[in-house]
Amino acid sequence: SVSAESMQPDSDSGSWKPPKHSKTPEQYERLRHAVAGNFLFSSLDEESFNLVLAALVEKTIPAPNIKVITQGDEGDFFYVIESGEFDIYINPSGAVEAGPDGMGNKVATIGPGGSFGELALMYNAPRAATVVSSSKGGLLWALDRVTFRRILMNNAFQKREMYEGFLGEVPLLSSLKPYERAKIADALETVKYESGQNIITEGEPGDAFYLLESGHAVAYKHGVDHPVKEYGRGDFFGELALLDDKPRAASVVAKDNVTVAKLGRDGFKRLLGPVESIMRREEYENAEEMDPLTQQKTVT
Ligand code: 1OR
Repeated sequence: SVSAESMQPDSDSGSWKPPKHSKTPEQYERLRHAVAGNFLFSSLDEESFNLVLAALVEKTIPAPNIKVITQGDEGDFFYVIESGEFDIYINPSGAVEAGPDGMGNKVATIGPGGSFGELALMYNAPRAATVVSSSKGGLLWALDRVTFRRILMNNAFQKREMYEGFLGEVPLLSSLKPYERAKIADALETVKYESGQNIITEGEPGDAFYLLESGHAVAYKHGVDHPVKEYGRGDFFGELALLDDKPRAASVVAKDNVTVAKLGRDGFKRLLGPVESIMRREEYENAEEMDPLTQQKTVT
């Protein structure tokens, strides 16, 4: 495990200024597009966002099979992908002989809008994986270690810390790797509701998925006389409209003071793919439990 000190952003800000690498308007446009869907950038205020954009440097990867990051190395840059696919390999034993080139097994592939190389910079740790260009190479934007730690990391770091415990307790996410839960944390937003407020309204279009962090909520169909389900800590709701592109099938109302972790449609699609079958199975099981006469499921 990592010492608290190594996880703090570098202190003594003193006279440090982030590097400014001049860019053409055309480069800025591509860059804005590349980071638009990246959750690490979404919580930056405007000033920080502009500093980070100015500090990024374009890096062309001209061919497949180029190693951008080597497992075990010291961390120097964080990368955002503008174009191309990049494969992640992990050699669990650290044994040099594992797999072709000793890179170990492919564990993931990351594409445009995605990013990699944050772990070593966040935790002052050796690179956790090897990253290699696949298909035809691609285009990356690189951010130096100091700017990453002083500007981009603060928020992401706090969110990963804050949600680590809670996401580890959510049954739906228990099959995911800790790193996959960390990526979900990057994309979450905490929202609070008071007793009686609608979190979701039946019939409306759906744009978010929710994990219940604290308090209780009740799902109703066709009005408050028809409760169909109750939720507590660690439960999820709001998945149906996103899975099937349908209007909200029920209202979900806060029963007391409720805190939810909200995940937008984009994050839901990108990050919860591995648990989609589990969500669909629950949907099916809920349908099975419904009372055939009233078409309702009684609150348990
Ligand atoms: P880094 O600075 O350690 C390698 O350099 C990067 O690969 C790492 O940051 C992450 O940005 C990225 N486990 C660890 N690192 C990963 C993983 C990963 N995926 C991408 N990276 N796992 C894959 C999860 C689907 C966990 C495998 C057990």
